[in-house]
Amino acid sequence: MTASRSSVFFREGSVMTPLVRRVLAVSASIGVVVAGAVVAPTAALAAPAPAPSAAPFLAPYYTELDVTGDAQVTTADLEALAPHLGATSSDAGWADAAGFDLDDDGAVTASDLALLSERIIYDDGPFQIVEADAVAMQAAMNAGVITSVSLTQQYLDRIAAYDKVVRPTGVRPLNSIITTSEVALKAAAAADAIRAEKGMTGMLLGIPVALKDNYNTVDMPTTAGCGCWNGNQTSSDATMVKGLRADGAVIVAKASMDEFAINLSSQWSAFQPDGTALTVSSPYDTTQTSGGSSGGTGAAIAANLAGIGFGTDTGGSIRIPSTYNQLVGVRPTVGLASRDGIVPLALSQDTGGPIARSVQDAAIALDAVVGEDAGDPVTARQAGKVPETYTSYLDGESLKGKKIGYIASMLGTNPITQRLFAQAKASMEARGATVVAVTAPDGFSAIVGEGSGSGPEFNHDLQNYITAYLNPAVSARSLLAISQSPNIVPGRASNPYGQRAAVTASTYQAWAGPQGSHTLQLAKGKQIMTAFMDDQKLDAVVYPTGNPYGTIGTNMRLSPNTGLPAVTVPMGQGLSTEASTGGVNLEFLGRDFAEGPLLGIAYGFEQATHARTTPAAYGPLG
Ligand SMILES: [Ca+2]
Ligand SMILES: [Ca+2]
Repeated sequence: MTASRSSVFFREGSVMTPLVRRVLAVSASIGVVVAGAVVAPTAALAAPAPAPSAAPFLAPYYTELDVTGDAQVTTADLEALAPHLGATSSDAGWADAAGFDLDDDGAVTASDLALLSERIIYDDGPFQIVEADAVAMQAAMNAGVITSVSLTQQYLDRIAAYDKVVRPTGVRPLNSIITTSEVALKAAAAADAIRAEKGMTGMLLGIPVALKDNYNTVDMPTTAGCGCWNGNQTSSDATMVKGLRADGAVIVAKASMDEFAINLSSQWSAFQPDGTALTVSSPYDTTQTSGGSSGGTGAAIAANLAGIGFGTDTGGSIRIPSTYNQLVGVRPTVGLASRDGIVPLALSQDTGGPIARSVQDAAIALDAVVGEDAGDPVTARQAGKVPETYTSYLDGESLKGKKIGYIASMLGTNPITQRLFAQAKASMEARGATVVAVTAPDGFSAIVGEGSGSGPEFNHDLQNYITAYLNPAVSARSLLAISQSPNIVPGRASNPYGQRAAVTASTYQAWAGPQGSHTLQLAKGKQIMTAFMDDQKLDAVVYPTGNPYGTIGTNMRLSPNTGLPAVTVPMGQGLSTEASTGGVNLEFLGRDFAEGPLLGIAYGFEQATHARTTPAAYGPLG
């Protein structure tokens, strides 16, 4: 039966290459079982189809041959097909069997069974947690090699062994985690029970996730990195967190962050002695910070302390830790994922999004958190613009025929970055893309010249969060009170906190009100960049996210100052003969709500380059 396996159906560049090695064994083992059922006179008819799951996963490849209607291929589909083996189109009862003739050759044979079996996400090979992606975790859990409980325990063990410890080649601890969950193992057990009863109901079922500590969680405090908010146990989850839990994710930890998401250094004071702070380190070089403000998420995911992470980005805070830590980061369109229940910095530009070790993981994670939410009215913009699943865009050949533009001034002058960009350009061209230098549109300098809302908006937006969510027992209930607290990162009392606490309501309105200068400039920025991509027939604009352990000019402002989505992907590292061995990411900017096509292009680039490396000091536990 293996001889007839589906060279026709197997898609070039499929998302599943790690599992292909197990397909033969799966086909063979299940085929034997089913063959036994065929000769039994009492072979059961197909069970009634369960209701389709809300979000098909890894569509279309792993869903299109489903015959039981649950949007996944499992052994139940093989059992449904089995009674029809041997049926041909000349049989009287062919109408009942025709749906199982998957290769459309007029007969239900072992070839059809093989086609089905290779769409089962199943891998009973050895499981290695370091660099494991969500699909590998699902496959190992489906096969019974691991459980969500054992997986979650492994991440908790890694956090305990690595996070607050200086590694032999290191200088500082990572300091990437503020709180680990005391109920994660219970949530994992619940996910295991769901799998036992219903199968893999979604790609996040049982996957351990780390959240930046500005996402409200009912089972851990939300400090925003500040000791002044140690007592902020909220009574509800952020909307995005509800989405993650609904899809079966296990929230394993709250990641550290730059206090109140202000800076890139990721310094934080939560649960530290008065007047002291910790700094997050990059697992690749612990003399460096991991970037910010979502630096804890970046360090934790890079060091494999959790499966997938989430950060927030106002002016670079997802993308900068991603480039510092060789990770994929998604800054979604403002309006794709609700910010309700996330400690704000500037709602004109705040976004929450995934930070992951692969584009596929990022797409899977994004699926769980999108949606309209009355708690964040800007999400009404997304109506009709969100695909059923972002995984359907993950095509290894996605770069073919694409036109990608870059603006020369955004490349900067760092020789490492320039070398890596030239390599990235060649890689994209080798995959069939046209990569062209384009002249920046009129108005571009005003777009990237517009400042961040974090100054004029923070006081206003934070106060609304405090009113809605801050635990009543917390005494620092205004930015002014925060500035006067002894439990903050040293040196921040008067600037930025005191200064920003002095921003008045009228200043806020003149900036971020309906006719405010910032509101109008952001709308203009979106209009200009969209018309520019249309005129130049560009599928995306690319630029380096930064230099090794640094940023480039105003590159980080293009996405927040237009509201347009950006996906950042590793493109390489400096060599030992160069000035730094740090990583540098390539960032793809696309149209409003074009996360799908953008993730597709990013996936094609990732598959062409595979530039991410594993931090050597954080390997498997001994
Ligand atoms: Ca099925
Ligand atoms: Ca057939």
